[in-house]
Amino acid sequence: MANNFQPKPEHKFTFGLWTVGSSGRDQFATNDPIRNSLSPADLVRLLGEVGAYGVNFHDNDLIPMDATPAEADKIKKEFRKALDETGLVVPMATTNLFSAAIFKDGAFTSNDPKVRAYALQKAMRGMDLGAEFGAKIYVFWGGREGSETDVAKNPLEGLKHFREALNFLGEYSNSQGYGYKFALEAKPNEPRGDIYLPTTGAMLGFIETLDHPEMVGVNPELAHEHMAGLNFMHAVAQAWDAGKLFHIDLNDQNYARFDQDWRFGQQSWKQSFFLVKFLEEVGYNGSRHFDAHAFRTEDYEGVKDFARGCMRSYLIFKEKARLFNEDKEIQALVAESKAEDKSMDKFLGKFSAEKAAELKAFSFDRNAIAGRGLKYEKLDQMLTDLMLGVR
Ligand code: GCO
Ligand code: MN
Ligand code: MN
Repeated sequence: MANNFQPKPEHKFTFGLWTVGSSGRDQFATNDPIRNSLSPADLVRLLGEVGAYGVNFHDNDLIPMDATPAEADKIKKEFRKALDETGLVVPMATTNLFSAAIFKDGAFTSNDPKVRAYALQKAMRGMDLGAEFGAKIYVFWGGREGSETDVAKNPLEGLKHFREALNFLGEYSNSQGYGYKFALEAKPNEPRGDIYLPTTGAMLGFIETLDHPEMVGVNPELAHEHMAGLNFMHAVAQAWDAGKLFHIDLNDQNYARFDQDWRFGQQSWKQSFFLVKFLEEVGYNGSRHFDAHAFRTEDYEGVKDFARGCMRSYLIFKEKARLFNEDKEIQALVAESKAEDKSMDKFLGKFSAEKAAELKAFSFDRNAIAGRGLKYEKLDQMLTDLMLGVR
């Protein structure tokens, strides 16, 4: 059984350098790291060992902010060597527009034009770096794009500036022939009190106001929608429906807590099951990117357990989804709940004046319709039995 859950390249499992590379530092810790940092090349080797398909990075995960050109070249060479050795690819890259002090009040949405221009410069350089390693998706997560108070920042200005920046960078990507697709990642808060465009749904609305909406989609993250108390799979479904699911950040997170970034499948089994079922059924073929961290209790062996666990849980949910779909008793109840008998076909679907007139005149037995039990209790318990291995 265990062998069925081995990751393979076709599963497209990817991790960020910053995920397996996390030192376990948090804001309550002293400066001693729990785990000593590994070089980007060694992190690639670690990911190769656990069976990942790809690795993604922020500009500064690979090249420290103040590296000299010679240092940068050396790191890039070693990183490339590790990619060649392991066969890992780099599907996505992004810019760190949140760690440096200059971004304390935002990057693209800062009130200060010098900060906005610096952010553009940093993003262009990050795009150059990503393209050098073959990235085709460029993620924008605006961790500092927001406020703690609205005394001096205006969200309308913020949106205008964010739009200008994305339009500028879209033209830049095209002028360089990079062919990037942009993926916008929403988060409700943390590190800002409130981050602009806090949900995937908000991002989807905003994208339509850009100069080239066709090159821009979303990168929804499970933890971020759970922090906002939302149903992640529903957000992903809306993105898919809009043709905008360009990337996805998988992890785990309790509702209404601080950002936890747990191993995928650690906590929210049912939500994760429905998510994987959805992704597999619609045929999403982008990266399954794990944006999560190992517990602070772990050494690098534990980091490998963490990374393996993310992929294994995904594959277990995928297998459970297959079993759910093949289970005759379950499927009979699903079909029954839909009450498909074609009797309403004449009223539903596209509008016509005749249809509308006939429907207005029709008499429904409202109480009989409402009185039908849908058997969701039974079905849901069958799912629990299936997930817990007793079905
Ligand atoms: C977070 C975010 C980040 C982004 C990353 C890629 O909560 O910190 O999820 O991890 O995904 O910066 O843009
Ligand atoms: Mn996150
Ligand atoms: Mn993320």
